[in-house]
Amino acid sequence: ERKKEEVSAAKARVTEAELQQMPLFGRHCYSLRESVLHPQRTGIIAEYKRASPSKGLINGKVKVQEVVAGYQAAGASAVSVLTDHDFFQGSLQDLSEARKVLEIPLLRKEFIVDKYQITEAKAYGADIILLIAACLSPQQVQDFAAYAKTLGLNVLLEVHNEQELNDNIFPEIDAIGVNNRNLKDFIVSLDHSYKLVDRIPNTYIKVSESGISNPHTIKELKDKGFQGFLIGENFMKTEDPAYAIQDFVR
Ligand code: IGP
Repeated sequence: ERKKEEVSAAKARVTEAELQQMPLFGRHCYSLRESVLHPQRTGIIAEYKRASPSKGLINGKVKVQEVVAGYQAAGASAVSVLTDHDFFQGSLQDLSEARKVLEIPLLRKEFIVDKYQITEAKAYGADIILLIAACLSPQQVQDFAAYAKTLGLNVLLEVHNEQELNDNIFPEIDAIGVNNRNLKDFIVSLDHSYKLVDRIPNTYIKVSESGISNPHTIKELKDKGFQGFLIGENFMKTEDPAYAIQDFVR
């Protein structure tokens, strides 16, 4: 509901037609699939996250461009940037700043509840949008994914249980992420990933999201069939996130 009000306010400031005139709107997106499967990259989708509802402030010091450039240099397959302000202290400006220094896919990490936010994602330089099954009806997931495809964006669907997975299998989706964190109580368990991985059709890139805090976990997730690993806090809680990621790539 808060998000819907925020989107109405944004729409009043900038029309969709104006977003479509912005310089980044017409760019060609990098492929998430290609970058995740790229032999010289790690499958890690490294996140820039200043704060979160569960942890409060994580890191208020490090600058977005320095962090994401370091993630890229370390072999990240993609970068995720939070654009939600109230819960995560992110912004669309962070997203476009990140774009300037990246040649790998960039995810707009946001609670998408309106098509307008997808147009915005493209206009500010994203290659990937996130659709969270817990926040949307299957019809919305399909409509939003189809619209994203018309803009050339990659679509990452986020699920937390088998029901959400079964209800939202659409051909417009590129990747399916299992969130190990329950968005209601913030409890993290990798069991969610292990339980769901074999239920995800092999036509989708499989991503495990949240609570990954050591390199050994990545190896285990890989053995079980995951190709992508979304990691934020574990890097961001350090003084130098771009240095912290290096432990995960060796
Ligand atoms: C990263 P972590 O535990 O490594 O910081 O998690 C990412 O998975 C998490 O930020 C996330 C998220 C979300 C945030 C996953 N899905 C949806 C906001 C909205």
